[in-house]
Amino acid sequence: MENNFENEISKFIQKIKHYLIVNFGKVESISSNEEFYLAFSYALREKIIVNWTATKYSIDESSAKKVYFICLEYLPGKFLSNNITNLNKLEIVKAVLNRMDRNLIEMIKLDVDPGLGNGGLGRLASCYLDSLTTQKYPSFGYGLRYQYGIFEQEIWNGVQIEKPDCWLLNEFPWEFRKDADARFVKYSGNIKPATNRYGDEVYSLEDFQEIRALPFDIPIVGYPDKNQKYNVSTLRLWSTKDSPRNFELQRYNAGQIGEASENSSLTDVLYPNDNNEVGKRIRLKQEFLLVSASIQDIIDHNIKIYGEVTNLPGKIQIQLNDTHPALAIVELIRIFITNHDLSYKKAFELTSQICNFTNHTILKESLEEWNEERVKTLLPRQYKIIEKLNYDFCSQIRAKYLNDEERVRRMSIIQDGQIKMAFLAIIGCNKVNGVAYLHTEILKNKIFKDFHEFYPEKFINITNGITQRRWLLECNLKLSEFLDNRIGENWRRDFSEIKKLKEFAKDKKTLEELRKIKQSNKLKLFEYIKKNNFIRDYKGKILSHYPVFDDLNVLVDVQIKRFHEYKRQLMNALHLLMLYNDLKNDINSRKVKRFVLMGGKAAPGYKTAKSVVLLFYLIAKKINSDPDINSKLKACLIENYNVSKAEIIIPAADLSEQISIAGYEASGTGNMKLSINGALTIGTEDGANIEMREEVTDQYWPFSFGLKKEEVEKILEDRSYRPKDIYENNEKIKNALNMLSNGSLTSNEFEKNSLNELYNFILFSTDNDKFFVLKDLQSFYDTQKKVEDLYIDPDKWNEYVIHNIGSMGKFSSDRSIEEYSNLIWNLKKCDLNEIIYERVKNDYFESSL
Ligand code: 26Q
Repeated sequence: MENNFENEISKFIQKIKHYLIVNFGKVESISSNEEFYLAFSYALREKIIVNWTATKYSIDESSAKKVYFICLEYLPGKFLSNNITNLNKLEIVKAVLNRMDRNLIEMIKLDVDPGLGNGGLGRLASCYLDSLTTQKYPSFGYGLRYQYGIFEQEIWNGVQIEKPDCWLLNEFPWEFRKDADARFVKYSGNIKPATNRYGDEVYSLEDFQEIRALPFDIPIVGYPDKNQKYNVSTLRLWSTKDSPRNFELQRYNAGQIGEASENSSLTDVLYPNDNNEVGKRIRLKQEFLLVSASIQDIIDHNIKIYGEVTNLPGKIQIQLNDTHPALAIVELIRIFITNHDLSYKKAFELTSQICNFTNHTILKESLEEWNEERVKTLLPRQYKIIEKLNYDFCSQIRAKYLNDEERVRRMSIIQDGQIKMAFLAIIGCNKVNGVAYLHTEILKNKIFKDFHEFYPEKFINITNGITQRRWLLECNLKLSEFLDNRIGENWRRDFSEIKKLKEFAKDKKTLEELRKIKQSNKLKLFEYIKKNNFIRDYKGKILSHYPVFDDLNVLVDVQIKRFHEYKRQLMNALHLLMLYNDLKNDINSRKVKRFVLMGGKAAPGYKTAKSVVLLFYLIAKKINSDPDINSKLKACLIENYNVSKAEIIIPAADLSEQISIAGYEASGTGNMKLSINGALTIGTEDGANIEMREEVTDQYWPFSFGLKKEEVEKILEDRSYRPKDIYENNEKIKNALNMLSNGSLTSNEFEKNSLNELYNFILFSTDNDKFFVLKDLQSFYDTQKKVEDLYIDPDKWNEYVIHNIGSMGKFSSDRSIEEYSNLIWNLKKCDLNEIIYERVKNDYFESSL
């Protein structure tokens, strides 16, 4: 054993030296940290490649059914740390670096955090790839390789500034450029109709634009099974950047400089809108790029294996992550009828047995629609198919509902010159799922009510989950060891095991240890904030760092998520003002020290969200600089919240703010991450909070508050809500809100106007306080007091914490993926084929040191 370990260490060291020489012409002692990081990553990468190759061959060889996950966004987080975790190589890596006089933390700092997504949806996609691979389900992810991911956020004197995210500035060691697999995607042009042998119309295209999509593959490492065997699957990201012919010189020469580079820059930027529709042409081009390149790739690969397409529903499934890639439906039909000699009817049948769609949002403004003319011009052949789909569908509705023309109008894919992507997706898919129980009910009974009535079997719920490997094992090593010592190590692969922890809920030693772990995580977070979370002036110059508590016995209260009105960061900010006022009046009115953290990005064009960022900043400034109270209360705005920061903040949190207006948050996944790391939730009855409460039971879920969805609906229906009345009759709320308008927080016109606007939104706008901030504020305030009452007693608090952690078994993405597989995809797990594995290993060892 010891020998093996030694052996592996020296091999690893050899490999690092090899890469330093071969790639950089450097010997170890004079290589820079950057060079060393790359050599180290390449050495680690070798451990992945054998299993990656063997996984691909094993799946193809066994003709196993496979799921293709198509998504415009991924937020994988750093690969270095995750690969070390999933390869179980922490000990080896530490020993190697130690001997070479390097430091793992330094290495991880140099690894980039690819921000190829906005928030929940993109992170969920990455959790699902982790679970799919770990559970050995044949799977493959498709996405776009944005040159610039989600912007980097800086806060200049309280104002969000967006900076480009240059994640590809340096060599990225986790991707493989695959020129041989490039695809060509066609846009615009003129269509020429013809008929296939079934009499269906098919179209050829002339004078089109053609763009080369070049794939970059990233290996996704699964966690090893009991025999230390693991699969590796692929995330394939398309880029238009590195294909010189995408640049149109003729246009450039004609002075059309922007147009000339439109196609080569298609994958340049991720659209930074979360839950908000924009309808931009380039976005449509991006969506189709992903769809067209991926569908060609899928079909070609499977033709190679099976030689035909009619058996595909038994061999592949495609999961469309929201409607963003919904044109896949249209493109599949088109390819079937034009290239594979199928009738339209058969093509539709196959397509609708292959594709499935997950909806992630309830907000009306997030439901994608595209202008009909825009689609017709940019994608003329696809437009024809949408027309046909719609015509056939409307006929079915007419037939079933005896010429109920109003219903036909309501359900039509094309309405008032707009193409409703969700309707297209529902019609073209086998299963449609929501992401939490309540969310799915809302889809069935409200948003897609007509469709649910027409296709009752299509709609199912699959509650979201998160991977405990990144969100516990990787980010909270101490808590992981704490778990190992009590319930063994199986929770890594089977998170339902976590329930065994509940047996320790009254064990004094356990409670004490848990408290210590939390404290040490807080210390880490505070150190991080002290060093890295800046306060900047209006020109971006760093003035200082946010202050933190010296005492670790402080309630760490966090709200980390994208800024959006429905998520109600504004309510949290108002509560903070109420706390401030309480303490100003009587410093002993609160017994608990509290550190309120808020982090998240606002969409660059979302003015109200940006004002809330400013508000929180100004409140923090006021509180932190007030010596009367700042020994009891501090606040901190976390700059540039992302996956890596989440991994530092979440393990340190005591209180998780999940306070959306009921009926608006589809699921939430931060709620789950915070909970498995031992935070208690203060939350509304919304999204997955409801199911979390059910699992934890009411007894250990004491901080539920606010109106229920039905109550919100009733008030909206009656139009009975008068925020002004609450303001007039509630002294504390009035005082807090007044601070937004009376200049007590602001020092210039811009700040005054911004806060005034928030004030007016709540009190005087036409759809006054649409997100019920004042309505739920008193209930929130009262519940926050309950939080403090419990927090005073550490053992009691930690008993609750244990029950919360121990009840989170359901919220592993392993469970979600199991349900997707059973209810939608019908996949079988595919182990590495021993013979193939040995063959690949042989080839590798022949070529390696
Ligand atoms: C659409 C059109 C054009 C440009 C952008 C978009 C767009 C992009 C991203 C629309 C929506 C999104 C993201 C939505 C999202 O993240 N939804 C969240 O999904 C999580 C995972 O299911 C849930 O937990 C959250 O509740 C939900 O808000």
